[in-house]
Amino acid sequence: MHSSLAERFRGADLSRVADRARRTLGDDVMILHTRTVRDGGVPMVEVLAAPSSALDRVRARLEPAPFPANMRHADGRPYCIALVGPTGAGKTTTAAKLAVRRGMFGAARPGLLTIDTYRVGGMEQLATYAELADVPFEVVYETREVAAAMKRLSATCDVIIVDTPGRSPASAELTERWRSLLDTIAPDEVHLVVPATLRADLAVDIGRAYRSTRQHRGATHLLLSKVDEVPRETGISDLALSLEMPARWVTDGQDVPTDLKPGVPRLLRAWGLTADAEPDWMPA
Ligand SMILES: Nc1nc2c(ncn2[C@@H]2O[C@H](COP(=O)(O)OP(=O)(O)OP(=O)(O)O)[C@@H](O)[C@H]2O)c(=O)[nH]1
Ligand SMILES: [Mg+2]
Repeated sequence: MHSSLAERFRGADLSRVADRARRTLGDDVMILHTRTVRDGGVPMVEVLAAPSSALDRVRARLEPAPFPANMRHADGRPYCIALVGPTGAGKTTTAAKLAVRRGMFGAARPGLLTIDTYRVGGMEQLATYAELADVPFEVVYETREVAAAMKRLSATCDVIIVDTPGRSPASAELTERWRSLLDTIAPDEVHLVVPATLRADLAVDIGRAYRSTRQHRGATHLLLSKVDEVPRETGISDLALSLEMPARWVTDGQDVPTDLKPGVPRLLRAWGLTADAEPDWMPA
């Protein structure tokens, strides 16, 4: 599946162009955008169209389930969202955005937890954001510390964002350690942070590496980062579809907390399946 989801048609007048779009794409065709262009000096109508079933199909694959009305579990445990992914993908920055942004989870209050105790400076980076925004923050080094840290956070937090170390293929042992730690935390959602700049075949390999196994729970969502660095718009959406996970958010810049957007509207726009405007921010 690729940019052919939406197709461009050109002709002398609108009704004929629309007819041609309908004949090519079927009766459920949607006209997404119309403009006048000059083709060799001759003014022409250009129509961007897609079958509405294509839109439904993409939505069905990428749309995440809505958050529960009450973020806390029945037993009082906060809802837990972990970020995993390759080194430098943007996990820590995204964790800060999610925890710091006002109203991000409606009335539910966020907290931060990191199990990245390997990276020099990574912890301080998150601690600083937490302090500035007055968000509770915990660091966990070992499995036996998890319960106490969760308990402290759950005193005031309804949702907890968990930052993890980058997974380096070179250090399988470290990876094994933090993945067991994450299993103990038992997050409700595990977002695989993948830079939109990554080659599609490598992204699929990464997706495979983070799949659930008998030992560890795997990624449940895709979070495309750095979409601002990709000039070819359709590429990012193709990448999203190839990973076959719902996409709650994407990130589009380094600024905390503004450069975080709802996933599906942004990806649909990248295919030309919605209007050109930036999607509005929609808090949970
Ligand atoms: N352009 C752009 N840069 C980003 C985005 N998100 C993060 N970055 C930058 O990417 C770099 C790495 O971000 P981090 O959040 O430290 O990435 P990480 O996944 O936590 O990295 P490790 O902890 O080393 O695995 C930083 O310079 C961020 O500012 C984004 O959406 N767009
Ligand atoms: Mg980090």
